[in-house]
Amino acid sequence: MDTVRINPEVQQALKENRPVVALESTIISHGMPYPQNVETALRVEAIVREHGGVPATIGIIDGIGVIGMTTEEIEAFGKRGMSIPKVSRRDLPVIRARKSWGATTVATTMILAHMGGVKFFVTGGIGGVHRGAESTFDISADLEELGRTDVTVICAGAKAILDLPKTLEVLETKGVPVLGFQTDELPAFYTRSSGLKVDCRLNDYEDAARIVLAKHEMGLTGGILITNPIPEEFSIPAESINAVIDQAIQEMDEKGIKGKECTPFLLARIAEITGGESLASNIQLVFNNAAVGTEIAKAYSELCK
Ligand code: PSU
Ligand code: MN
Repeated sequence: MDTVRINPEVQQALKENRPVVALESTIISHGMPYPQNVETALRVEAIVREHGGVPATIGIIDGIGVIGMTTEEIEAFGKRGMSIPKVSRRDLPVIRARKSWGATTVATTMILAHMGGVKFFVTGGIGGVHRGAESTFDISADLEELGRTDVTVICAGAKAILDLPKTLEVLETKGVPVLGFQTDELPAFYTRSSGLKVDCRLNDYEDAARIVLAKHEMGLTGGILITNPIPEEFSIPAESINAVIDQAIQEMDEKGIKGKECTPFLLARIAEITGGESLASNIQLVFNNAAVGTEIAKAYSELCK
């Protein structure tokens, strides 16, 4: 049984050194409600194409890592939602041996993208160090993966459901460059600012591509994190979203929710409390990341000619 199955269109694009952009499936099954999850996933693929890239939505079907799912497969991930297990690195052997389906997180999407030779990956937000990690030890496997697997991840930073200063510290320890696309500040998902500095500001797509290439030339392991702020018109004021986040975290603690259920619970609860406003912002920032991420992948292909 193959480990990964690469869609022929993706395979051809990789062979011709054209830009390919990986996309994750946990954001579909666990990060957004149906039907917005499917609509968003398909629109993101269309945006990648409009910018001259080939999309490769990644998920696990019958134990095989699929790199470049079909529209029907994306619809199935959206409809089945939370009933598809959220798969992190530690879950991969079980999912394969049992030939199960699995929604891939940032960590596992990186692993499968790398196995398939895909260098760029666009998503909404990454996991990180959770608030209270000093007692729970809850640190997302996404950070570990960024430290070891060579894929460039384009996202809108991380949500303030996390402890952002601690998240940056862990990324520094693991040697992950954290770059800001046309910003000096780490974006905090719904808001453009966090008060924290990124390692370096990127001026344009080519600037980003040159840094990715430099890392490859040096043979350094691990990924690169490119953070791209949400467009101003879709951002939510920090005070209002932070009050919602605090409420959602308090409810999570009261309900005793722990481990891998934390992030999906918080995402769903924040969307509920804001009456869908946060979901609309979430969707828009993913669209924006898809456009910027594809342009960077394209600039990288140009440099490699
Ligand atoms: N953050 C978001 N949206 C998401 C996720 C995180 O704003 O959909 C998902 C991603 O798949 C990410 C995962 O890899 O949650 C992290 O989960 P955990 O915190 O359990 O590591
Ligand atoms: Mn966790």
